Amino acid sequence: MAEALYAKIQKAIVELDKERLDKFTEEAIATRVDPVDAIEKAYMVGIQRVGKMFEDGDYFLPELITGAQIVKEAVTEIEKLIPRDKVILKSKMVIGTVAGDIHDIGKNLVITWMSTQGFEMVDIGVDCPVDKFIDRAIEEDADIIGASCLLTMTAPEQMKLVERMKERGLRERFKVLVGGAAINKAWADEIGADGFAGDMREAAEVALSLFA
Ligand code: B1M
Repeated sequence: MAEALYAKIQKAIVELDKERLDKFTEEAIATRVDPVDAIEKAYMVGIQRVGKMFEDGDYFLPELITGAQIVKEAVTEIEKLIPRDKVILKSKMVIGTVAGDIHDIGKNLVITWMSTQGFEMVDIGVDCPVDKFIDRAIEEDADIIGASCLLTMTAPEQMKLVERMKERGLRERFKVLVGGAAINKAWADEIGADGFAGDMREAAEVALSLFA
């Protein structure tokens, strides 16, 4: 049954139909779908299709913006269904999207999911220069710095982050977790990050493993 609803949600997103999307989101909440399953199989698939249409020239920037907006609002509602783990704080992460990049839907999901898994999350927003990550991590006495990146063009910012930490003599003080659709594990290894995560669940797992 959930699959049929997911298909309707995907279609409403692709057609940028907020009214129908809101109706289906309400239905998803009322039927108490598995929130993470719904986010991954309905909302993420829908917005990725909008991205593909943008890439293919069928949609333009205004459509991409509308798609992002309606998905962001819907996901904010669905996220409320995610149960909170009873485990007490595991560690503290300062997380942001790298400089030049304003994508934040994925980063926000990572924050929500990791918070439910017992991590203390400090969100520094989007378009963050490397020193902002580092300064805030010092201020917060964090354990991990998380850098999200959705654009190929801005991936070098993650490398800059690791380099800057070395320059400031702080590389050993914080673990570095990188993620986002523009990068992969090979890139994380190449730049000397401590971990890479492809999705929100993996982010929590990898973060935990860094201290095992
Ligand atoms: Co943009 N965009 N966008 N966009 N956008 C992409 C990324 C793109 C792939 C679309 C495409 O062409 N197919 C393409 C990048 C191409 C590339 O570089 N490889 C692109 C482009 C080109 C652009 C602009 C340059 C377009 C323009 O202006 N001409 C522009 C850049 C603006 C900027 O940042 N400077 C732009 C703008 C935008 C909007 C503002 C309209 C909007 C973002 C709104 C917002 O975030 N508030 C937008 C959107 C929505 C997308 C797509 C369609 C969807 C991204 C998304 O939210 N996905 C995207 C296409 C795609 O990704 N296939 C695209 C859903 C989200 C839940 O997934 O973010 O991958 P994701 O997060 C996942 C994982 O990646 C991971 O966990 C998350 C949850 O499971 N994860 C982490 C993420 N961060 C992590 C951090 C971690 C660990 C895991 O640890 C720290």
